[in-house]
Amino acid sequence: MKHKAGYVNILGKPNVGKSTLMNALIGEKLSIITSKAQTTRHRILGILNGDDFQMVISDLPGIIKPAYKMHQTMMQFVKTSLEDADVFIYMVEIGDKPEKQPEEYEKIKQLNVPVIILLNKLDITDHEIVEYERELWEADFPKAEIISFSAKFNWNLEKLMDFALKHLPESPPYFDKDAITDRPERFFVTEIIREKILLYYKQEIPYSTEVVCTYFMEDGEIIKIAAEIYVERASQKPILIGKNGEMIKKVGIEARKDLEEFFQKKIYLETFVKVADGWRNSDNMLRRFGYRDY
Ligand SMILES: Nc1nc2c(ncn2[C@@H]2O[C@H](COP(=O)(O)OP(=O)(O)OP(=O)(O)O)[C@@H](O)[C@H]2O)c(=O)[nH]1
Ligand SMILES: [Mg+2]
Repeated sequence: MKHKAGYVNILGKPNVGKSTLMNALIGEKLSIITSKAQTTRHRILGILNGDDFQMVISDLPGIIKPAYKMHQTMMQFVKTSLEDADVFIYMVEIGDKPEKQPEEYEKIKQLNVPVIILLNKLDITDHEIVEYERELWEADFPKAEIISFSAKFNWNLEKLMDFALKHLPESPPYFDKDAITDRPERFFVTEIIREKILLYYKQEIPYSTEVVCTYFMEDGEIIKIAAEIYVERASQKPILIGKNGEMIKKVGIEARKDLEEFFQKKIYLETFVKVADGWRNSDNMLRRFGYRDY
């Protein structure tokens, strides 16, 4: 039996459902999901293993015009993903239009790599609209496979898998066959805490926040975790903490529940709120927060 392996990269604008798709494909909550744009800030690999294949799926930040150095780094992850894909999944929402796509969409059209256009959120529209929009995408990108989809309900997931598998090249595996991601445990700690911050705070707070896991120690049935939560300005610190510490307590309680679910162990979590002045535009801080390794 010949072994197939390759990279399937999920690209698209923010909030179209890329992370929801990644989790559906892997069957685990690897990526955090919220209704806010720019939830995903990194390239996160999810690895799907079969006896004779390994599909390395990349969840990526949504394509945006950079306003901060942090965004430039996020778009660098997108740029790299244009170069190493064996299959592209370009995800759009029902209601979006081919002429309203970023330049990366035009680049994908020029490449000689199989592309699936995934018309997502099929569940919130009706049949005629889907058919009409499918024709628009077909006319704009005739070489692509157009699949109408719902990442929320796994509609047409098998169709997507079949297409991606068919186009994986013959290759030995890139990662251990029992790995499901390239990311260490500490990364998921920071993402789970960040998800709660995205959910519970308004306006700039979630976007100004970064989380660092400073301690992670398994101790029998318990995992002891410490995390630092950084805001960009001193004035944001009291907002994050909330009156009598209520907001940060809520973040801790809800994050702990998800961490227990994720690691299947009891979690002891401590959080510390700190300030990293203007970190989104600081090369040093971006390096420290794992956005850059140069
Ligand atoms: N109705 C519906 N909602 C969906 C579907 N897929 C994703 N969503 C919702 O769309 C929102 C964004 O989902 P994400 O998976 O975080 O989107 P993303 O493309 O990863 O977003 P960024 O990381 O910000 O670029 C969330 O509220 C999801 O629940 C779908 O098939 N149907
Ligand atoms: Mg995402």
